[in-house]
Amino acid sequence: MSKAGCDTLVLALGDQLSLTLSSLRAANRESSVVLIAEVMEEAQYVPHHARKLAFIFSAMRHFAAELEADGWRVEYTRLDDPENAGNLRGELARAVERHRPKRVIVTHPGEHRVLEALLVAREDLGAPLEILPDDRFVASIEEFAEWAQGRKQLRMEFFYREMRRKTRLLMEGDEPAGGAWNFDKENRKPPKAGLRAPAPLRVTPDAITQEVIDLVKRRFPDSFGEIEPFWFAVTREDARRAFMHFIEHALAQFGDYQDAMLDGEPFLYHSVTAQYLNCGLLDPLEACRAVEHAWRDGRAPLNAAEGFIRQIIGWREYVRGIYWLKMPAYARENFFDAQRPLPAFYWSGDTKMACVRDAVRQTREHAYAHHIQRLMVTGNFALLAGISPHALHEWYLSVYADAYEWVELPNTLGMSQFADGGLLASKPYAASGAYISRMSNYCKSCAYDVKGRAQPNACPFNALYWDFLARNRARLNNNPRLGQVWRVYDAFADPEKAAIASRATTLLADIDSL
Ligand code: FAD
Ligand code: DLZ
Ligand code: SF4
Repeated sequence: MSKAGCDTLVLALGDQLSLTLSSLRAANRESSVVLIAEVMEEAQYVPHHARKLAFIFSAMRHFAAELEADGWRVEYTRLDDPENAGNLRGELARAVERHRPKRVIVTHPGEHRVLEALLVAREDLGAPLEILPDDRFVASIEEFAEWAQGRKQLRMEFFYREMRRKTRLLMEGDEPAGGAWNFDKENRKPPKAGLRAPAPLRVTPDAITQEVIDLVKRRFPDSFGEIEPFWFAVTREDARRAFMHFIEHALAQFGDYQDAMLDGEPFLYHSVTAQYLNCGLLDPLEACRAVEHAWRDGRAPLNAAEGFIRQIIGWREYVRGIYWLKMPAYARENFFDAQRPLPAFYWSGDTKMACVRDAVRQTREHAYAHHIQRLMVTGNFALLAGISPHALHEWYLSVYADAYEWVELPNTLGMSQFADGGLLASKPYAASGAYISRMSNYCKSCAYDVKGRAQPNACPFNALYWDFLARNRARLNNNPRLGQVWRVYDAFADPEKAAIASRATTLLADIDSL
């Protein structure tokens, strides 16, 4: 092979940092070049959190070094390289020009936007471009589509059981371990007073990460969020250590307190692992097998192990299936026709609502909030207030270190905002302050009164909850899971209903001051 020429050019994207990637398996080390490119277009298509940028760039740089140590020839474009074309198409074209490969291969990208860009690039690339399946998932895109075909409802629970059978995770012969597929009923404990969770493993930044932190500070000075102290793992080895730390210190309580929220405890017993899984530093099945092992060894109860494994081979696989089944139209769904702009406090955290303030502040600090904070605090508020699901989608995609559209969009549009009209969730995840009060300690230190409904300092979630239901009654009237809710609302006296509507109007008229 000449210095410049190569047989195969492999493009590895920023969330394809896996040694077992299908594109790498299809190439051979001796005659291939692996292209990895930091590009402005990917860094700016939404206003990413500074920590997310640093995490991805540092993990990409470490992956390039890992590949080289493994015998691959890697060409790495840095963001600051003067020749950098600024987008993936341009970088691919430059590399084809340099190496004149016989073929270019890439593993199927995670985002529809990137797939479209590659398909456009393919037309005049000067070498055939093959897109190989991303087999880091349990179910292929085609397998999910087959499962979905002809079903009236695409319920995660039934898909999850198929995945249990396929992976043999937590199975005793043909039966689920413990005699049930799902132990979710045991996983809704409110936080106990004085609950203090173990912190996730923190990794000290090395020279590569420090250089990237400086780069992000210099090139993205106005980006959202705090970049330091930076503590995410950026190598496979450290991501595995972080995950084993979770198994050792937090898994046993993961199930019990999965839905709990505590002021000043951003992580509780969660694994803080999605950012590693989603960029390829951790293998989802390996993680699930380690969790199953911990249960079989008696280090974690079944409700914790099953709860964790369901999130990965259930929810994670299922939302990816929905994404590829329904895109690109899915991104435009807006069942409630919600149009209100996102309030400024989603970025600043400057609000008197203690629950929203804590969720946004820790998001700024760590590029992390756990599932119930995303779903029942920031997501729930946006749903009740009629925030545009598209504005909200852009926010979630920007601010979390684990956010890529294939996983974020169905969670935001489908699960949290019911914008798909109930494809993903059987009823809207709408709740009043009573839910937040039950599952957290936020209300104790809040300026608002969680027990009030319509008086001036009543919790905004309360009036907005009933007003959301009343406003959308025609759209939701036939939902079989809302019968009890309508009965409660209909039993309110007319003056009470009018007071709720008036309070909701006042709140929404000056939403930025809440
Ligand atoms: P844990 O609670 O420890 O759960 C373990 C793992 O299960 C996670 O790491 C994740 O890989 C998987 N998982 C759990 N719930 C889900 C779910 N609903 N969908 C897919 N995977 C799941 N997850 C992302 O990975 N990226 C996103 O951009 C994202 N956006 C979200 C937006 C909204 C509005 C909501 C409601 C949820 C979103 N989620 C997203 C799902 C979930 O909130 C995160 O996966 C989780 O909070 C990550 O923290 P963790 O690693 O500590 O998860
Ligand atoms: C999210 C991201 C960022 C910030 N930067 C890059 C980059 O510079 N180069 C790259 O190849 N990928 C990056 N990514 C990930 C992509 O934007 C995209 O989300 C995934 O590749 C999914 O298709
Ligand atoms: Fe949130 Fe309402 Fe509780 Fe305040 S009172 S923390 S706004 S739920």
